[in-house]
Amino acid sequence: MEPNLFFMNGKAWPATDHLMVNKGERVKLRLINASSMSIHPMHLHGHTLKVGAIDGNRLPMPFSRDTVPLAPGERYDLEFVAKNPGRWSFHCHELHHADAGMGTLFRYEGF
Ligand SMILES: [Cu+2]
Repeated sequence: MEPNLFFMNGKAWPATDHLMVNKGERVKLRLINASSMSIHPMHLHGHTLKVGAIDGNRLPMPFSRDTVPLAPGERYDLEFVAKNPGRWSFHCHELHHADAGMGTLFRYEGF
């Protein structure tokens, strides 16, 4: 049995797929770290993530990050504006997690 399972939109890798976005779209993400031990520094290329809530609590002053350090039990509500057409990697910066499937591509239509 695999000790690590990574789900995106209810599917575990390798059944996960790219996430399609359209230019100008506001993309919202909810990340949940259900593990008991691992921190997952989630990183998106080509865009900046805005952190709007942590653990279900809206932040009075949302802040921006390229990488969000998701600790065990934490939940982050993030968003970004799709304004950089292309194919952009979204992955855990613990690269052995990314190699095990903890990542995907945000893909604009036509790329
Ligand atoms: Cu990770």
